[in-house]
Amino acid sequence: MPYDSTAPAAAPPLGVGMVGYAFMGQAHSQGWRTVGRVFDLPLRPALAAVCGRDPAAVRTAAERLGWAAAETDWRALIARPDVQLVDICTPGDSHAEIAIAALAAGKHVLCEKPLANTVEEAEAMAAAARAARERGQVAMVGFNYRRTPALALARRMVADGRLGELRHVRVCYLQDWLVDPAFPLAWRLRREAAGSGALGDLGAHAVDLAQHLAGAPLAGVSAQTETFVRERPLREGEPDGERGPVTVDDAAVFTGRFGSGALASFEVTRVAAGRKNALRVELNGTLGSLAFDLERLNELEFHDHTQTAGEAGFRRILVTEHDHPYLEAWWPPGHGLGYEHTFTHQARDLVHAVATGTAPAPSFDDGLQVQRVLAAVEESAGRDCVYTPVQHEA
Ligand code: SOE
Repeated sequence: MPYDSTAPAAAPPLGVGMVGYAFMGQAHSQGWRTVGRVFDLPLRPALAAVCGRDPAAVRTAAERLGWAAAETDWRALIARPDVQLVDICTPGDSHAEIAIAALAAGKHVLCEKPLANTVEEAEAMAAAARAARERGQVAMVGFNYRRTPALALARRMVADGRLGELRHVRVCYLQDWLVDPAFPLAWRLRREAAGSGALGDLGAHAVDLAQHLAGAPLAGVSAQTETFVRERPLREGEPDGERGPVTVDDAAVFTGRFGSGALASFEVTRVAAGRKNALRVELNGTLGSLAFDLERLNELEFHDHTQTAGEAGFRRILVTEHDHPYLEAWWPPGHGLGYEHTFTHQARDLVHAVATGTAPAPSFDDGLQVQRVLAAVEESAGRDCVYTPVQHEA
């Protein structure tokens, strides 16, 4: 159970330096603060320094989030001798530069998803990570939802053959924070900063999860994307002020095919009114099905098709037992976890990878592969030939 352990203080420290302290930086901080207090680890993460451009704001963030020092230049953060691991929580346009520099400086790296804004950047990052592996460094991408206990259990059940041969993988990731046309032109809506819109932001998670759960890469995709609100106010709080173009998608729908022949379908959007963070996954196989919804993240639905029709049917597994993935160190059964715990679990797995020198999953190569799928989605969406119009009578 948490906070009863006396072990962590004995472990040698692993100095962490984090770049960026907005939403994702806050979530990662929570993970780093908590992980050594809950899990017995071979190394004890020490929150050495956080980095941001605004000196006053980064100092405030350091205090609030529990970082010992504040830096205003990421190069200085990387150079610190008390930083052995660099955690990148900045917008995608700076991932490649920071990650490659940190790896060259001999540091381990955790990089938020999507790995990069382009396939070319992701290729350079993956190459740098492969070279660094030879020197014993590790580099991991922050696909945190893999560490939701219910989804980790789903992965285990698929790998154990409980679903038989997979036929369908269905992933929807629905949010609604862009429904309001007065929402300003934030960095997530600009291609040069974010790479893409809902596709990179939510689709990256969806693709990673689909492939992780299926245990195989997608072989091809066919896609449609749309930007419903094409201009937005440049500044927050000035809905009638100057406007600028939205250069990324609001939503993407696409289908995919695995090498096994299994079919996948994806829907990712930031304009699904009423859906806040609805990441829904359903898998259908020859022996059964699994269903998950992040808004009810302590539950996994399982239909065992080997049972008689009279007894089969979806049943709810309450994923809070100590022998469920990641839950050995948490609360007694029935006392569920939340969104933030996925970052604690991510930190746990990364610390073990660093300590044992094993390749972490998802690696930068995994991040690159997801990037290639996202690029294929954009390519397909931009090509009319994959879209076959239906003829309607006049
Ligand atoms: C914003 O849409 C966002 O914060 C994503 O960037 C995260 O990856 C996702 O976990 C929650 O939503």
